[in-house]
Amino acid sequence: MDLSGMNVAVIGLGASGIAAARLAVEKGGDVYVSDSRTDDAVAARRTELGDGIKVQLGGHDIDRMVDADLVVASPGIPPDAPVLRGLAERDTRWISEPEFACRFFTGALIGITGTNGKTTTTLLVDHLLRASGIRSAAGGNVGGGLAPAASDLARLEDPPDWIVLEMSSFQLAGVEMFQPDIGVVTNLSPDHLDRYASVESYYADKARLFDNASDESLWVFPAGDDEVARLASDAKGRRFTFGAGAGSSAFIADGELLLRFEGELEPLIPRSDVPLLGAHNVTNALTAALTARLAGAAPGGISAGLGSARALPHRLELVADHADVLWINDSKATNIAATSSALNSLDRPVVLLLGGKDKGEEFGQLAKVVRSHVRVVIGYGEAGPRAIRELSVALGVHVDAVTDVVDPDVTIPSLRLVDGALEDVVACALSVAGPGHAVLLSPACSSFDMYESYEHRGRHFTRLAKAVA
Ligand code: UMA
Repeated sequence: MDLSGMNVAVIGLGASGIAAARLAVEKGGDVYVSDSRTDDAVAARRTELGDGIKVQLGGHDIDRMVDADLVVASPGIPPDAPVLRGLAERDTRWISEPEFACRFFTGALIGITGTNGKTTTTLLVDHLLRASGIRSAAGGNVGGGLAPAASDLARLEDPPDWIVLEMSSFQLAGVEMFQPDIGVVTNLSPDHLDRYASVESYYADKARLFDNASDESLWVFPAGDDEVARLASDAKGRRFTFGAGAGSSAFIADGELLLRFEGELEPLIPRSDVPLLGAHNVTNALTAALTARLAGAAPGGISAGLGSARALPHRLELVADHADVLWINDSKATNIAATSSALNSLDRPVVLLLGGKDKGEEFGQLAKVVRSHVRVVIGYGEAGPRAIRELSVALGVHVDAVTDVVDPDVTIPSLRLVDGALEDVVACALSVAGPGHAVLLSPACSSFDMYESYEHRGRHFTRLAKAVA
């Protein structure tokens, strides 16, 4: 696709905006990028883009966008932001950055969405394909410096045979032609309720994965998950499932990961040899193995790749081990379901650090897993007071003073609220954690009340935990 003679407007100058602008200019487009901010970070990005691209900081020129041939919006801009409302009022369509990028992809495409496990699965599929000798590249929503934006993948000099793309609901909201050869839904649970008016509207954006389904499409879903089946509805294509369930194509039997492919059983590796912490990561491994197999990887390569997989930063990452207390950074857990699965996958009593930007989820939902896995919950940040109040009601326990000593004989979880910085939260954790405990930062909230990103929060926690150790 050639953009010569076309005006392309890009909204937002973050990772997506920079990548889309570079791709558009490389393809011959006349590019205008705008960002509502004017701070040093965004000014530095303008310098990074260099000459040849018109950049406006501190606002958006809607007239200019209305006149453009193509408008590409960054995913973090909510549909009710004045700029997108302004475009809608003037009947001007916009597309998301990966939608723009995929128009330039030459290889086959794997699109991975879901609420949790997307990044681990995306990077693992790429790793398994490479381990099988297949030329592949991963990116998309991934972020955190772990992989490039979709538009950067479209600019690779030596295009890979497969592109493995993590797609958030925000990115799926702006697709038109996006058509993965293999589409994966890892799981579904409520999230981003600070942006969506209802869970249904969040799921509706996820369902855009199926917009261009064809008879050739291959779909990978969790076995027995009615919500995911409903999401796919009657989308064309063949369905394959992972996890326990009749007819599943990737599952565990007798402690071993197995594929059932074209009627044959294919043993992969023992579950104990998958070097990733937590049961949910074993599920991610099954998902990735099945996806890679559908993309043509051989069982030998998949097994080797599973054996050499490594934990990703901020995802159940062990960052310090001192006086028989494990300090675990799970800052990427930005919703209740992710925190739940982190707790379920640990086999020692937990001191849980919970809080951050309030995204509107109901913290009482954590009561059951807190009762079975947690010794002390320490609430902090904007959502801390609500989290502790709702858990207190759901568990029927009082909130203890921060200075109370945890009675080792009492088995009901103790609840604390820290009104302060992460330093104070870690100090409180240190005072209550005993030998055999794990201190787990798995906040069930985004980080934006105190940090720029979950990575920023995770790095701060890691520094503090290492200092303690
Ligand atoms: N902006 C405007 N006008 C507005 C609102 C915002 O100009 O009205 C500007 C902001 O000032 C900022 C820019 O838009 O400079 C930010 O855009 P963005 O929030 O879309 O962030 P990017 O840096 O482009 O990063 C995005 C994804 N971020 C979000 O969806 C919030 C990154 O996912 C992704 O890695 C990157 O594109 C490349 O694809 C991160 C994420 O947190 C990891 N994703 C969410 C999640 O996984 O839960 C969805």
